[in-house]
Amino acid sequence: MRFKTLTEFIVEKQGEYPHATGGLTRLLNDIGIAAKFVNREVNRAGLGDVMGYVGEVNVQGEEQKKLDVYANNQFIAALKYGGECCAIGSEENEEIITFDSGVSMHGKYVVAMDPLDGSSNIESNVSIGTLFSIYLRRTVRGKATLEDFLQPGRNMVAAGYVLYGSSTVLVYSTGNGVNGFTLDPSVGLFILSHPDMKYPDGGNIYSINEASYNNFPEGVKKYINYCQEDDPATKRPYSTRYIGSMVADFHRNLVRGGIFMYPGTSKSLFGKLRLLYECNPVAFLAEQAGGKASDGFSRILDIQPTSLHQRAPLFVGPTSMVEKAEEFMKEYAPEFKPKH
Ligand code: AMP
Ligand code: P6P
Repeated sequence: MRFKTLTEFIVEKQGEYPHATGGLTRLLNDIGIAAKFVNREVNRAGLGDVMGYVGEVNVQGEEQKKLDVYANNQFIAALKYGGECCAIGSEENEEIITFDSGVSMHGKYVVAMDPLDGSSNIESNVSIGTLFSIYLRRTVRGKATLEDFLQPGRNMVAAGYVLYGSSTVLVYSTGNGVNGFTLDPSVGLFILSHPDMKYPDGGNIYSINEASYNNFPEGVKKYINYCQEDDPATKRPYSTRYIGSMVADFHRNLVRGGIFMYPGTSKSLFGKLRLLYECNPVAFLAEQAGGKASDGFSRILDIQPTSLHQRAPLFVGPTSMVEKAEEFMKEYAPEFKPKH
């Protein structure tokens, strides 16, 4: 059977929207093109001068590695010249990036993204990823504003990630299921490899950085203990898997069935992950794959953002696993219910 490319798939889906102008199609393809350029540099990361630090720090106060900066620039350029996106909110930039001239200024979409998440793993050759979420702008025309980004995740038009791993996979959803495409580097095409991705029923993997155990809410401690109990009827004890690169952890758990948690702690009530371009995209995909994503108490996609880089606790995975974790949070750690 002949394969289906990402471009063919995107165009085919546009056909389901008679009034579509082709804007989202072009935007999604622009992201796919930028991903190929980033993939090329990620795969050379051990060579040439892309290793090491660019000598600056990003808005998170993290050392900016050359690949972070390169990836950010690639996606900005692709979206700026693509004409469909009028502004970007990036993990690498404190303020939104607005396109103040040309056709992009009036693009009807905005994109929130983490151009290279997990980049602290570059030196150890661990998989890293790009995360993106696409919204219709709220302002009508002209220069975009922060208001265009401060939308609850449920407004998302599309979300996805690129995982630069043993192979490079682009996974995305526009609200009608999740599909994954693997890059064939010999021809430079993303090929449909994971059609209609769904969480397996239940799951037996839990992912969390247990080094923070002593600072976890009591509800998280109870849930971890639950995962470790011996009960073959519910596939426990589960396996623990944690890479420390969210896109890699999330993708593995989506394929094999598992929960990923980055909860708030006594030291950081809202945890570490950023709502707009880390929690929201994976929450959108998880729900589209039949799963659930919450802050331990409420749906991630219902959180009304108040700032571009705000954090949120994240529990994401098969519905049954997330709801079990929520049970423990509500019973043993109600004081951790975030006030977003
Ligand atoms: P457009 O005018 O082409 O930007 O599309 C208008 C709306 O139609 C988008 O915001 C989507 O909700 C839907 N749509 C258009 N093209 C696609 C596509 N290729 N895949 C999925 N949804 C699409
Ligand atoms: P920790 C990478 O820096 C990241 O933002 C996510 O990709 C990852 O899940 C998390 O941080 C890892 O954080 O505190 O466990 O090292």
